[in-house]
Amino acid sequence: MRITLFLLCSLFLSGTVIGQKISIIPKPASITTATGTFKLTAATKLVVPNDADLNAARFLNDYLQQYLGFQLPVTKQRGANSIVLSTRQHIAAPGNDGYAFTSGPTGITVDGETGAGTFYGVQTLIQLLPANAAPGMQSVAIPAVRISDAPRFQYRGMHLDVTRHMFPLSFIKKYIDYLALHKMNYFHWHLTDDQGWRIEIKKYPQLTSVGGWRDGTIIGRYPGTGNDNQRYGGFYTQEEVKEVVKYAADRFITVVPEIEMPGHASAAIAAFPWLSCFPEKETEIPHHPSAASKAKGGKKVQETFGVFEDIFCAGKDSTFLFLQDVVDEVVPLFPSKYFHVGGDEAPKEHWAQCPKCQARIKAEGLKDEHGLQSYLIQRMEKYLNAKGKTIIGWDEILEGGLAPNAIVMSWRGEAGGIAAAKDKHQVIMTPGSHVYFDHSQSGDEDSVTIGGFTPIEKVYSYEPVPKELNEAQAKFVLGAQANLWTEYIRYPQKVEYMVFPRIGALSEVLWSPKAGRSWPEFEQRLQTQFTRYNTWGVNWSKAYFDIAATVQPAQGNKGLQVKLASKDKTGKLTYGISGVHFAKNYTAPIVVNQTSAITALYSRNGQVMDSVSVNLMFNKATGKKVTINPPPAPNYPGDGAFTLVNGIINNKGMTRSAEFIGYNGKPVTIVIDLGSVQPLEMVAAHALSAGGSWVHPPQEMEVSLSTDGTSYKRMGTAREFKGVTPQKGMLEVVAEGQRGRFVKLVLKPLEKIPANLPGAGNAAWMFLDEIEVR
Ligand code: TNX
Repeated sequence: MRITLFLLCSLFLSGTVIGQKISIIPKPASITTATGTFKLTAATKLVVPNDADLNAARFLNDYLQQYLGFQLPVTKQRGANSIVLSTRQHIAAPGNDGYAFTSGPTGITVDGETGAGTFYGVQTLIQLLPANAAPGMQSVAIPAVRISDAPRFQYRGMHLDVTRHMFPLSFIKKYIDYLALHKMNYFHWHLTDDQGWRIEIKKYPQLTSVGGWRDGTIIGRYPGTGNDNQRYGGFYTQEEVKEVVKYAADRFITVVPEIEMPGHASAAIAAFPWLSCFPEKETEIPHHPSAASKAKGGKKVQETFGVFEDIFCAGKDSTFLFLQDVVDEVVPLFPSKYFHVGGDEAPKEHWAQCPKCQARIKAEGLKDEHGLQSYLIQRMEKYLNAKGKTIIGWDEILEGGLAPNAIVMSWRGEAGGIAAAKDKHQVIMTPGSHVYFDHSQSGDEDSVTIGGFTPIEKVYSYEPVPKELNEAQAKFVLGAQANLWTEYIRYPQKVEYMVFPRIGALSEVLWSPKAGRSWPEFEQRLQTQFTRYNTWGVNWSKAYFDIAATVQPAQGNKGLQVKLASKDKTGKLTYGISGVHFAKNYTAPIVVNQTSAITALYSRNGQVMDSVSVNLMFNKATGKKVTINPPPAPNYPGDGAFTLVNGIINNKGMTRSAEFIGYNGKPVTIVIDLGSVQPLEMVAAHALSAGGSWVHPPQEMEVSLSTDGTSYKRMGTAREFKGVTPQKGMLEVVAEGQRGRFVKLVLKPLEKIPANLPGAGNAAWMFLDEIEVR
């Protein structure tokens, strides 16, 4: 009993103490702190004069029940010890779904400009509760503050792809709750794609009974190492869709459905081959026969990822009738004024060969196949406009002429958005560079992702209004959205891992005034947010705690020095060299002169947050002066020329973008200064090989030596790429009895990718990671 009492007391105390700290994400437009606190207990009344605010009250009560173990009685009667939720009542609240919030010893009032504003005020209140809220806390202290707040952008979105992988309805609702907790207001639901059709259409049951299922999925990252041969699929019934839409609406979130056209249509075509230009043609699994499941033949729901040529036939009227029927059933399910028609990544090869599509191009006086895509989108736009809907399309809908009223979602960078805004079209920014949450957020990601590197600070740095737009044009930017494509995201836990904590950064980009944004200050609030994630039971990414190891040449090019750092400063960094693990506290860069393994560990509150090992392989070139000409391609700069002599042999391939430099079709000349004339017998260049991504080994390496850096003597030429692993290998020149100080290498890439390989006809990429001199 005494223990219980003690526990209760300490919980109460910790609640009181932590309750003082104000840490709200997204940061409110203005906060003024006052003295004192409001004591929230189960006896506090929740005063809700208007029934319209009952949803906000319910959200608060659900939260309190789940995380504190009690609810508040709801009443219309004002009185002492109460929280008053009201829309347009007694405090002047800022416009655009803003709210005013006041807390003090006698009570709390939340006044929204709109119902949504009141709901956002409730989210703020939730973040004034102790972050480590736990059932059993009988009383929590809410600091006295005055907040006046309103969103910067009217469109604050998150997308979820349920086609590549699908998630239970319960998780879709959880995802919507996560949006609500971040004051986001649009959920873009990607419902159809090559790998599955996920929404019931009553007129066409085969869309889900056939198109909702695939016979297998590639194993690992594209192109994969084979096929798992597991039947995979499912779909949401119209009743379930309605449930989601209502659930979201109760949280002031609009669900925007996406039905992809004319590309990403394999699942629909598998159900109804006549939707294709070539119904008899078997579905191809391009370039990767080993990736196809054992079940073969006919039209298939895709089992691998990427872009596929079999798209909706724009020559047949039956295609349009089908799409209209689908629209007829989807529109009534979604009150949203927006309807997303996809429009991205539609290869035009089939249309170019299809007599019906060619006849349509002629009959309609269209310029080419891009004109035909524009025709299809415009025809569907007319149909949707007549039903009161505004279409959204990916930025490809700009090609061949933009539909008159369309909103553009700019994903291939910002160019599409800029062009559309200049053309007086509304724009939603979703550039792959900053808000693709399927990209890795750790430079040392150990799960399979699509690649890329978009750490939280990059998301935080995003500015949705491009500099290229003037004030009038900027008004066309409705906001931004993060996209979560799920090729490599199979379970809800992985969704959470990819979303958290980046959603916090995005919410602030979209909600908070631009002038008040500061990364270092956000980092402090992030710490509290991490505690909240633990309270919510979220599987959040610990990438923020990653140990960054930077390798540089040591002074005078004598060896290497290794710097270790974590962005987090609340924990402890220890390390060891070659066998002695984590014994030393890290205080200054570590200098090494020989092949070594450095292991480092970052811990916080006794919990390991990250560990890394840096394997440095020394040869005569390691840490020495090196020059390259020309510089690498801007998108694959690695760590500059030093990448080639930094002691790191990149065995992890393309996920380690700092550990290789890339050249496209052009040869490179590399010169290494060893510092003194030495006997030499071997020079090798390590390179990556990933044909699926157009990366091919160097075709030739010519090595020459010099003692003075001016006159060079040929040492030898290598043309054979010796594979070390399937993705990795080297070209090597061996010649005994040589001497030199300067080593010059000329490496030539494959100039043109041969037919039948991905990227056929284009220049190949050459990715170099290390030069070895012995
Ligand atoms: C491109 S973004 C796609 C998706 C993929 C995504 C992977 C867009 C409009 N299309 O089909 O899933 O890349 O990052």
